[in-house]
Amino acid sequence: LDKAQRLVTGKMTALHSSRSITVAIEGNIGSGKTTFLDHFAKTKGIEVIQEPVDMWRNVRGHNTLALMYSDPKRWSFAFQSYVQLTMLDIHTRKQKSLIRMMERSIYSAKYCFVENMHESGNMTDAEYVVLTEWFNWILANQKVQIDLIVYLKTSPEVCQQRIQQRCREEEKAIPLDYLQALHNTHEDWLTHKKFPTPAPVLVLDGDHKLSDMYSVFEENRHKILLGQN
Ligand code: DCP
Repeated sequence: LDKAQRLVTGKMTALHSSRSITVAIEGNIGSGKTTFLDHFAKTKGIEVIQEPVDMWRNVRGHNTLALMYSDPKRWSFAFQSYVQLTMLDIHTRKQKSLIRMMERSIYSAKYCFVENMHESGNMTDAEYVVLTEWFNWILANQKVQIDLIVYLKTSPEVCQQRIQQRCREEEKAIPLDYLQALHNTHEDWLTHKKFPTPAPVLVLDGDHKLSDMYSVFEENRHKILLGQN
């Protein structure tokens, strides 16, 4: 039996294999990515890397996430520039386990958030092309490989309820319009393929209540751990 398959069926604890895979979990703000990652983090042999929100909140004492929300026109570029760096750092870290799961990727930062900030007028053309040049250079020169994208497709209304429940200080004033715009950029990229998808996409319905989400994850465990959509 292939090592990855033994891991899926729970019969394996050793972490050495010739082929390791990276799964990126994507979806709107509040779509349930953290719940997904916390669930799979319980499986031996899966290494989970949460998104570095805490780093964005404290760049040598500066909360760039809060700055971005308080004055997007002024701070979107600085914020996304730092997001891109932290995502590159994660993508290029040495993988320690057979399966790596990461929250978001350098791709959604660019194709969903940066695109939206540019389109909505919060990022100037010059700022946008500078970030795009960096992004293109990174893709051409660094290994930012993903084997599977799990797309948690959750309606903006459900995302808004969850954001309100969790009460992250910086996100208090996020309007439904913003979640709708981000939903559209995720759809444009992952469903309509407006931009290249670096891996096959597995779409999961994220609208179920929390207790039912675990069944959705389990029903798809096999595919996810084998990196298939
Ligand atoms: N963010 C951003 N630009 C990015 C990535 C994230 O502006 N390139 C912002 C949006 C959120 C915060 O960072 O305010 C965290 O967003 P995520 O959707 O990545 O993470 P969540 O914790 O909201 O995910 P979930 O609720 O699905 O677990």
